[in-house]
Amino acid sequence: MTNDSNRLRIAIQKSGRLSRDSEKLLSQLGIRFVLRDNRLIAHAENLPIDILRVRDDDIPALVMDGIVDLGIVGQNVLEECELERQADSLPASYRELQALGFGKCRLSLAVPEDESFASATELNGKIIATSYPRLLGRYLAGFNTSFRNCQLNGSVEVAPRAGLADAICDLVSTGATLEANGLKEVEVIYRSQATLIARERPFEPAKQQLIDTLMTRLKGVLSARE
Ligand code: PRT
Ligand code: ZN
Repeated sequence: MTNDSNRLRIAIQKSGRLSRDSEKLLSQLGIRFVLRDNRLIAHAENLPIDILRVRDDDIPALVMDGIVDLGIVGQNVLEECELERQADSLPASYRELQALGFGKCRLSLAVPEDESFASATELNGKIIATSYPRLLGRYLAGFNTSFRNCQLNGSVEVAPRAGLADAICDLVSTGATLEANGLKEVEVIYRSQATLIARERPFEPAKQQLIDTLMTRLKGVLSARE
């Protein structure tokens, strides 16, 4: 099903690290809305805009399938999804309109503290726990290195101690989680922040005009922050 609604649909994370900043940004763009806890959709009061609140992992596909018009999501989730959909021959295109400067983190390789580590090639054939096997695979392929995937979508940092994996590849912001689990960050493989994306298919004129207005305001909001 394609998105034929006249109202602009924007998907944001319902509850998580990007939610507050995403909601705040939409408010700063002049969109007035009230979020109710158990509601999937919030209708803006002053503009033809609907805000869809979902799991962050669902946002890239909603945009790539053209179900929603815009989405705010971490580049890490976006690119992992893109690689996965390309491998599965599913629609994987989108337009990245603007990196937003929040939700900053890095995707890093980490190994047990007491282990030596000189280069990523040492991981050849090793078991690596991660939620991002495709970003990791792309990075290691650049070193002609392959790995055995231990796919975990939570508790990645406990995998080495639990004897499930030799190393991990996980998101890091302060590094406290790695430290608490006796791991050391050895290589940053990807840097991420939240980004605003749009569906690939061109917009009808009225929607495009609304997006242009929002983008002008967004540039103002971002430059005021600097
Ligand atoms: O429920 P839903 O699926 O929507 O949310 P989620 O639990 O999958 O995602 P959420 O809310 O945790 O993260 C959303 C996005 O925030 C991520 O995809 C990143 O783009 C961004 N982000 C920024 C982070 C972090 N910083 C971060 N530190 N996402 C996760 N972490 C985790 C990391 O996985 C590790 O467990 O925080 C821990 C490390 O933090 P430090 O400070 O100890 O290094
Ligand atoms: Zn998620």
